Amino acid sequence: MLNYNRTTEQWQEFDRDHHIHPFTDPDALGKKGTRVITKAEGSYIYDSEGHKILDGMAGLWCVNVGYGRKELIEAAERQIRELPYYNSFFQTAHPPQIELSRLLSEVTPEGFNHFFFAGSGSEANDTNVRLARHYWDIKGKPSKRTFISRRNAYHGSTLAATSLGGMGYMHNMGGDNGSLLPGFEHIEQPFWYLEGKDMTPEEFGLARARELEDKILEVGADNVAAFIGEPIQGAGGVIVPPSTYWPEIQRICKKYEILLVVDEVITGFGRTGNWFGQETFAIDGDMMTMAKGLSSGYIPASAVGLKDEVFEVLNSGGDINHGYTYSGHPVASAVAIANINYIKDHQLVEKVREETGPYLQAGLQNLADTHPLVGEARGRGLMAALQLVKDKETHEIFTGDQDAAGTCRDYCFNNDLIMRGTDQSMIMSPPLTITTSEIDELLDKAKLCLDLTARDLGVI
Ligand code: PXG
Repeated sequence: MLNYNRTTEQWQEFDRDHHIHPFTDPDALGKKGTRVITKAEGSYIYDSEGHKILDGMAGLWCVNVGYGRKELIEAAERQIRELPYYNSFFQTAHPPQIELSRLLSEVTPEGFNHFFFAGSGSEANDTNVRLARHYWDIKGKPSKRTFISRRNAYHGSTLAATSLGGMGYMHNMGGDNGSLLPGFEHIEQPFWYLEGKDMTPEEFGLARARELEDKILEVGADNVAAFIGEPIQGAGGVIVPPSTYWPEIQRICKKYEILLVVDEVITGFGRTGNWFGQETFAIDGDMMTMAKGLSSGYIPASAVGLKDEVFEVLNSGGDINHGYTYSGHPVASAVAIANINYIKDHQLVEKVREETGPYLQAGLQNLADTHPLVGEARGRGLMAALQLVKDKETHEIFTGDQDAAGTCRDYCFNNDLIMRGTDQSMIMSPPLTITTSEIDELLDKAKLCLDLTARDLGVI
């Protein structure tokens, strides 16, 4: 039995001595000591020192239904007793994964009726790469293998997902481009505020989308399998593309017969005020990635959804030589079903669209209008970012020792608010169950931490 009764110092010592953290400098963290999170309820997490912390990130963009929901807990408990594991490799299936597939065909955009399961967003994106190449091979176009993505995109951390992603520091782990596989190309991102302000947002959206056309012509349409994108880039800094961007991407993909893969790992399951980001931006994807909000992070689960036409081709192509031990895991599937039903029963998607989403975005816009550090507030539904700037006129950001977002993140941490600092943006994605009074608390704490940051930077 796990001993929950250790002191914070003991946890920190064992953590330092035995545990390697993702995306972390182990030596630096070991010296500082990790914060130990022991329990959670609703929109709050608690640490081993008894602090109650408002979780403005819903874990890591995933706890859509909030913490402690008995419906999900009971679904897991019941399923682990009934059938804790069985595989679906050898002509067998079990009720949870069959039922989850059916349920997903109801909540995903029209035409998505077939689902392949995995354990994480990264595995699902690897699946996309393998299935898209298989699709073109079956169609007699085996040279169509290259994936095109965007700089500063995040699609996961396996080798294929790292390569799909556009994070230079990830590509360069293991030497110069040491983690970048061949067959992956990148174009620039549609980040108007920092990269496009000499054009209107609409002009800039078109210009950035047209880089896809240039890249396709450079690589050769006969060599390109797919374009992949997050409707809103999440980890990259909640980058909301201008209104012209997605329609143009869509046009180009159709013109050159390129599959459009929509990575909905963050934007799925209500986050932007619709079930999926494809509805928010009128994107007509051919394949889609789901994870995080699929199970609200209670248990690892992910899925790839295929449009009917893509499935029909795969259906005619013989064996699909791909799969994971935990594809459609029964306990994960049972939790995902309970999670989707919770979202439906509590009308969380409508709540985000009509109430809490607009409320949060208006509060953040007010900070952008009034606070000297905030150049822009951007987002949709319950995902948002505050762009921290040195100069609101020129959009100049802080550099070097003046790390506004890092400073603000640390103040948030010490004032019991989880808000992420990414580049020079503060980003948030609270549980979809957050109330307006909890949003008030989030906004008040954010303002306090921005004030403290501005004071440290000598701005006020
Ligand atoms: N696609 C997107 C759009 C994601 O945001 C993944 C795929 C990969 O999912 P897994 O389950 O393999 O982690 C993600 C994950 C951050 C951060 O810093 C974001 C993610 C993961 C880790 C850190 O915001 N998103």
